[in-house]
Formats: sequence, structure tokens, C-alpha cells
Amino acid sequence: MNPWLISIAIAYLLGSIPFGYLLIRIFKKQDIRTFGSGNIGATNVARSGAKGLGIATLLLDLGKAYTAVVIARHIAPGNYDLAVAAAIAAILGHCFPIWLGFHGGKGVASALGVFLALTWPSALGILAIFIIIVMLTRYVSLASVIAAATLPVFAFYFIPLRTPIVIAGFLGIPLLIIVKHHANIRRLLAGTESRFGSGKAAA
Ligand code: NKO
Repeated sequence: MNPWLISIAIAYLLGSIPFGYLLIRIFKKQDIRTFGSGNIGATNVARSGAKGLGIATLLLDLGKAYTAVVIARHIAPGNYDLAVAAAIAAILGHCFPIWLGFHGGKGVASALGVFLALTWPSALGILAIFIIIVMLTRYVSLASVIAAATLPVFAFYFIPLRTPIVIAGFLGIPLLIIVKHHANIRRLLAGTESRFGSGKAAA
């Protein structure tokens, strides 16, 4: 079978596993999409009161995306374009999962996973920026948007390849994350975004 097809299919399917949704469904018998921001990501799972499940969601969403890229690299060693294509497919799976009517998460933890596998120094760079902004502002969404926006700066410094797929992945994934935060950005501008740990859940 074509290595591109199989890598992209595996990556999409792995990415589309909605861990936040599943953990809350299984352990709390609730639908996370009816709570807080309505997002299935780690932040909203933690916001719902399930701190441990929030951490589990972060690790599982990160891990599935990391694994998708590692599998692609095993299928076609040395083919960085194919690894980036698998990264894009994993993020699309997370953001648009077939199982939830294509209404998925915002891609933050998953993106950290794929970039750890593709260019770990860049991933550590955006993680540092993310942590600093959360500590300063307690807005996870603001930290996610700014970390996403700075990813291309790190990536184009650390990685040598400049093919169309690499450029599409390293610009397209951050762009998708920012677009997925459109409601958060509107709340940030209006001053109504909930701060992490405040107990307030913006709808
Ligand atoms: O519920 O809309 P919400 O307030 O939940 O959630 C907004 C939030 C959505 O994302 C998440 C995942 C949170 C993961 C938290 C820690 C992971 C460290 C992230 C490092 C930065 C990666 C940035 C992406 C780069 C392309 O935003």
C-alpha cells in the first residue's frame, strides 16, 4: 500500500480519538461539550472540575499526535515531507473528528505532540512561551494563540527543509489553531474570557 495513504489514514484516525470527550463520558457520565467553553480539550476538562482527567486529556491528546508522526517515520524513514503530512492529518483528525460530526478540539495539545516529533527544539520553545503567558495572564487561550503564532519563527530557524508540504504544515497548523480560537479571541477582546483557575466558565 502507498506509504502516504497509510500514514495519513493512521494519523487522521489517531488524531480523531476525542480523549477529553471519552474520559468525561466514561468517568463522569457527562458530555463535556455542554460545559464551559464546550471544547473537548484539556483546559475545559480541567475547568469542569476533573483536574486529573484534564491532565490525562493533555497527555493522551499530545501522545496520539506524537505517535502519528512516529508511525509515519517508521513507514517511510527519512521522508520528512510524509512526516509533516501525517502531522497535518493528525491535527485535522483532532479538530474535525468524524465521530463527533467533525466538531473537535482546538489542536493545542495535539500540535505540541506533532511538533515534539517533528522539531523538538521548536516545541520546547513554544512550550516555554505558553507557560510564561499562562503564568502572567492565566489565559490558556491567549497563551495557545501566541504560542501557535510563534511556532513558524522557531521552526524555520531549526529545520532545514523548505518544501511546500513543510511550509504548509508549519504555517497551516498554527493558522488552524488560531482560527479555532475565534470565540476565545472575541472574549479576550471583550474582556469576558475566563482565566484558568478562576472557576468561571465562559460559554
Ligand atoms: O476551553 O476554549 P477553552 O478555554 O485545551 O480552551 C482553550 C485552549 C484549548 O486548548 C487546550 C489544550 C491545553 C493544553 C495545555 C498545555 C499544553 C501546552 C501547550 C504548548 C503550546 C502549544 C501551542 C501550539 C503550537 C502550534 O487553548
